[in-house]
Formats: sequence, structure tokens, C-alpha cells
Amino acid sequence: QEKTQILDQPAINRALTRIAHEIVEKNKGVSNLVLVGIKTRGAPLTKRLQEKIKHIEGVDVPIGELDITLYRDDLEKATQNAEPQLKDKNIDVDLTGKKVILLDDVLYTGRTVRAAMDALMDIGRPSQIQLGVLVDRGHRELPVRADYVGKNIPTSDKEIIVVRLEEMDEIDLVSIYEK
Ligand code: 3GP
Ligand code: 5GP
Ligand code: MG
Repeated sequence: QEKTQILDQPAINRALTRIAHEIVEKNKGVSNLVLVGIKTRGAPLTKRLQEKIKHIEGVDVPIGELDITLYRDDLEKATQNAEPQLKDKNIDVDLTGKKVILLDDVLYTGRTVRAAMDALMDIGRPSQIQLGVLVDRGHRELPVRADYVGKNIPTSDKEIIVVRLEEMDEIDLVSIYEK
């Protein structure tokens, strides 16, 4: 049941433009950066940021993607017994010595990001890992924080954030739903 629209298309676009500038500023340029999106909706966000950074700096920052999904050893078990883990990866660049910026649509418990960081460290040895998300909905269960945040949306555990992106959902819209 839809409650409130939080970000419309212009607002999402402005947030991503700001984050692109923040990435360039914090890293004093874009040398040695790699953008890695967490599927599914982290991937289109990564492409959009790559385009925006190209506008600012004139450089195509390399991108990759990780597919992190919930793993259940017993499908009958409740989701609270499931832990996200790496299902697939598509990263052509050597990550050793690179500054990797992980990107996802929503940050919640932090467990997906933890699994993504494990996967990155298995692939290579990045000099640094940073994190960017479109929405931080709170409720962290691990000491994870984002370096770049589109919008902080404090949620109750009965609410979920629905992120729709044009590339897959025909519309750009972030809203809060009551479960
Ligand atoms: P997305 O990354 O494409 O947005 O986590 C798998 C999908 O389920 C995500 O797809 C996300 O949108 C959606 N989702 C909605 N609410 C939740 C939630 O509370 N936890 C998780 N893990 N995923 C959620
Ligand atoms: P975490 O592992 O931090 O609990 O959850 C992060 C992952 O789950 C993200 O990939 C995100 O897509 C998804 N997720 C968690 N909560 C929500 C939510 O409220 N809305 C959406 N769209 N995705 C969520
Ligand atoms: Mg996601």
C-alpha cells in the first residue's frame, strides 16, 4: 500500500548529480576509481553516475557489477536465517590498488554491503572501498555507513522503500510502502 512519494524523477536526477560531484571532490579527480553496482538496481545507478562523471571530468570511469542474493541453506527457514552472498560478478578491471565505489539503491541492515566487500577482496586488493546509496533507510545491523547518500529516509520495520528506475521500471520514483 503506497504511502508517500519521496523522490520523483527530477529529485533522483539532482541527487545523482550531487553524488557525482561529491565523488569527484572527495577523490580529487577520478584516477584509479572503479564504480561497482550491486544488482539489480545498483547497476543502472552506476551507469548514470558514470555518465555524470564523464560530463564533469571527461573521463569514462570503469564500471562493474556484483549480484548479491539471499542464501538460505534451508528454504523452509525464515528470511532472518538467510545471509546475503555472492551469486555472480561481472568485473573486468583488476581491482588491486583501485578505489572501489560500491553502489546500491537501498542501504538497510548492511549485510548485503558486507557480502559485497568480501567479494571485492576475493577479486583483488582495492586500496579503498567507498559506499554510495540512493536511499539509506536505517536499521543497520553491522557497522556500515555510506559515504554518499541520495536521501536518508528513516523507516519503521513495517515500511519498505520501493525504488523504481526507468531502465527497468519505466519510471523514476522512490516511495514508501506500508507492508
Ligand atoms: P533491487 O536491488 O533490484 O532493488 O533484495 C532483492 C530485491 O528485493 C531488491 O531489488 C529490493 O528492491 C527488494 N526489496 C524490497 N524490500 C526489501 C527488503 O526489505 N530487503 C531486501 N533484501 N530486499 C528488499
Ligand atoms: P541490507 O543487506 O542492507 O539489509 O539490504 C540492502 C539490500 O536489500 C539492497 O540491495 C536493497 O536493494 C535491498 N533492500 C533492503 N531494504 C529495502 C527496501 O526497503 N527497499 C528496497 N527497494 N530495497 C531494499
Ligand atoms: Mg538493491
